[in-house]
Amino acid sequence: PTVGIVGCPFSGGQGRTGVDLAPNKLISAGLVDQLSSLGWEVHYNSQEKFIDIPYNPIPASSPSAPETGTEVVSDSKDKEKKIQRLPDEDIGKMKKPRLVSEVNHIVSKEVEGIAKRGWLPLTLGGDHSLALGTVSGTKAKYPDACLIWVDAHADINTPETTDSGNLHGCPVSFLLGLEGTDVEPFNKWLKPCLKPEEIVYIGLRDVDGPEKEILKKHGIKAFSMHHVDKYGIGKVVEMALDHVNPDRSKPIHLSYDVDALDPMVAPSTGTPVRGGLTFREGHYITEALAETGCLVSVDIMEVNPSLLDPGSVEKTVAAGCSLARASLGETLL
Ligand code: DIR
Ligand code: MN
Ligand code: MN
Ligand code: MN
Repeated sequence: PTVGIVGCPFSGGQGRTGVDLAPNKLISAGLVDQLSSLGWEVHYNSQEKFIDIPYNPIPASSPSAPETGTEVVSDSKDKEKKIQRLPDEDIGKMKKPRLVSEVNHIVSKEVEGIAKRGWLPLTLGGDHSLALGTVSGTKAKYPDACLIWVDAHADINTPETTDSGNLHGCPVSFLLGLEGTDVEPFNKWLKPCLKPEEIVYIGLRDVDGPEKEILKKHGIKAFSMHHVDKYGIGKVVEMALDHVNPDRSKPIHLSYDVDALDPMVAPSTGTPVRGGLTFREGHYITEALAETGCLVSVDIMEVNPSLLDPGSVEKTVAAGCSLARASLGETLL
């Protein structure tokens, strides 16, 4: 089997810099060799495309990046080129809408292309707004794919309900085409591609009031940490699959926000919430999904190597790598 790693050094869907460093950190930690050892042929994108986005060519983690103007950037071949930076004013409450839209349009085409080769796209975020691209790209190849969203948060705010304006809190509403999401610039390329019965959540514990109403109104299935405590993770994954994939016949996209894990397990992430999945619960989900043989696309999102001390970063990066390995079939025995 072949995996196409899509490294997305992107932080524009939320307010904290550094999450754009994660793809390179995960790769530096040995992820390519680890996946090769599991028997995968590994291809890895150059991340160069992200440099050509005119709204924010400088990685957000560069502290002195100005908002607009002309920047000279050197691409990986050390050629210098001038890029005109355009302003990216808020649209309504949405922050950096043009940048988030442009990046995700690229990610969508990239993931679609990898999936259409018959490879498994493994997207390394970057923040979780990138699921706009990964899920739409996966759905272009597999229209009947279901979505398993592992997260402390529901990420289902709309441009109207969002309090923070951060688009990493909104991707699911756009994918579903909820009221208020048919807005520029996203509607230029992103069409609703997901039905409410095709998504299930695991790990929720910090859901905004309006998000709770949306989940209820659309009958979206969600297993919170309360359910993990009540039933155990084994039963929760079984019930989640029974909901979106009763015959275990449909393709599965797994979108994994590492903040689903307890902050003791994955501390270096932008919006940690206590009371999360243990190391084993978090990995059990990926192992059980790998076991179905239905996984066709995987996201590992929101590792932020710039947060907290080196020990916390190492833990979090290691967790990101091991979640990726377990999703791609690493077994304990
Ligand atoms: C909050 C937090 N619901 C928001 N969302 C986060 O900004 O919309 N998502 N942290 O990962
Ligand atoms: Mn575009
Ligand atoms: Mn989250
Ligand atoms: Mn998320």
